[in-house]
Amino acid sequence: ASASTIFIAVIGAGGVGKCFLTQLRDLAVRRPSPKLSLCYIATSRKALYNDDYSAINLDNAIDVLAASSKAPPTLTDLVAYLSKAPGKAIIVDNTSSQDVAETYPAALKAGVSIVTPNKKAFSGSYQLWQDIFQASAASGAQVYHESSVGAGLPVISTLKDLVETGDEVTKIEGVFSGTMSFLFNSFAPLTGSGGEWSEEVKKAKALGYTEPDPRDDLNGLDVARKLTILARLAGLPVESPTSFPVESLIPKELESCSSGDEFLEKLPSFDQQMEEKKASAGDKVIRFVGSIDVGAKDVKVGLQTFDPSHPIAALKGSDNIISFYTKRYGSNPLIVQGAGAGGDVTAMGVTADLIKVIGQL
Ligand code: NHO
Repeated sequence: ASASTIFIAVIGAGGVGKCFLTQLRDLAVRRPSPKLSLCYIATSRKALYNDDYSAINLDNAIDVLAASSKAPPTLTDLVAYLSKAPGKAIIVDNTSSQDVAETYPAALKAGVSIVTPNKKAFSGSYQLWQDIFQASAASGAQVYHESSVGAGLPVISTLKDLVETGDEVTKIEGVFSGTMSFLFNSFAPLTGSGGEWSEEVKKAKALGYTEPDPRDDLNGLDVARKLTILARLAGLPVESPTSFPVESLIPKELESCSSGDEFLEKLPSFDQQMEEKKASAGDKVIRFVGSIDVGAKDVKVGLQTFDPSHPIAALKGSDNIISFYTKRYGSNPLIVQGAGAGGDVTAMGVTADLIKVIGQL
């Protein structure tokens, strides 16, 4: 390995991780220099890496990982391993793990950059947020997390550009969940009667839109995490995703289910409750939205009714729509819209971040 090799460690090889690996393989072919070398890949149970940092073949990494008998090292050992690599190293965290997220400050301090769609680090305690960005500023290691909001859509980069160029963001609002968008677009469509709620939830999971446990989408926490991230970038020191009002769509009786599977099994008996909510909207449609009023320091997440002519009512598939109201843009907001969930579009944001980091190393 030479100094022009960049060492990439991928943690997590699920829906997003697998799509990312395909994109990385193609990127490595398109951009031969600097050489992108996969030196580590792991799931929660298995790991694949070579003590001499020699490259793992990107063509069959998933199969070789599945056949590996090595358990993952501790995260402290992983950071130590990467900090001694014979070139710059980048962790790509494709898990939803809190433990991995809490390792970012140590990794950044050790000069290892981070690229991730994992929301946990940026929407956890405000202290962790500060530790991450202070560690990055001190060492020069980079941290990018575009896909933590709106999958590959340019939401975080747009907000950063607005703020860094001196615009004043007054309000951010929209549909921030691919799962919720898909659910309401198919359960309460503008025309026709729509499918059964529990059936649509199962479809959203099968399509790879939901979080690993779909209850994290239905309880509003996934949207609350995204709003926490955006509010912080807009300058509000929001303490946590539970420090503002969030409406949950989990029936009270199912809050104690021990697993996501048990929850999905019992959900059909509550379809009637959702039918009633749908009917109560009358000529309007219900949609699950979030908003940040920067001046009033007001963040909220929940159901609202919209006129059929409103752009939020007319979304399709798993699309997100995010409107930025700013001083420069006046009363016509800057709007970002498009697919907000799914493996390929989420991995695209991760790969684009990786390219940005490589450009700065
Ligand atoms: P999976 O398929 O469950 O894969 C997780 C992988 O991580 C598994 O291989 C598991 O073994 C590994 N893992 C877990 N803990 C580990 C540990 N401690 N050490 C090593 N490996 C570990 O999850 P996904 O779907 O691939 O998601 C991966 C990450 O991407 C999560 O943080 C998720 O929040 C994030 N993400 C996913 C999506 C998406 O569409 N699937 C989106 C954004 C971010 O924009 C999307 C979105 O917001 C989806 C949201 N549900 C919505 O809007 O509806």
